[in-house]
Amino acid sequence: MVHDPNTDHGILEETRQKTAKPTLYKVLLLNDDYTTMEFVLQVLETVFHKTPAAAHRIMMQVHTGGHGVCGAYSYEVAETKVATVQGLAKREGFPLQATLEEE
Ligand code: TYC
Repeated sequence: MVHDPNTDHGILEETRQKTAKPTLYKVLLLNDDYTTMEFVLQVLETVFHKTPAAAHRIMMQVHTGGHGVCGAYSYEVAETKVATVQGLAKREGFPLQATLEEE
């Protein structure tokens, strides 16, 4: 509380300590038996901006574990990436699926 010399009233001041965190959404890639490893690597490098080494690690995680995290984004960006993956997969005739999960 600080003194207000104009009104002679006290002013209550409060400073929030917390910065509001935006909710992030993970984009997951799911495994299937038909999408080629090469296509998954291409998606990870172009849509998710992964290095070839990181793309390979994530692709193998999906291939052996059933799913893998491509990144975490705002809802709007995550939704757009899911739609982009689905569009590219459809164009190539692959059943590759991507989904969202709240972090
Ligand atoms: N399982 C696929 C294959 O053996 C490769 C693959 C990896 C498919 C990751 C989808 O999200 C995926 N060709």
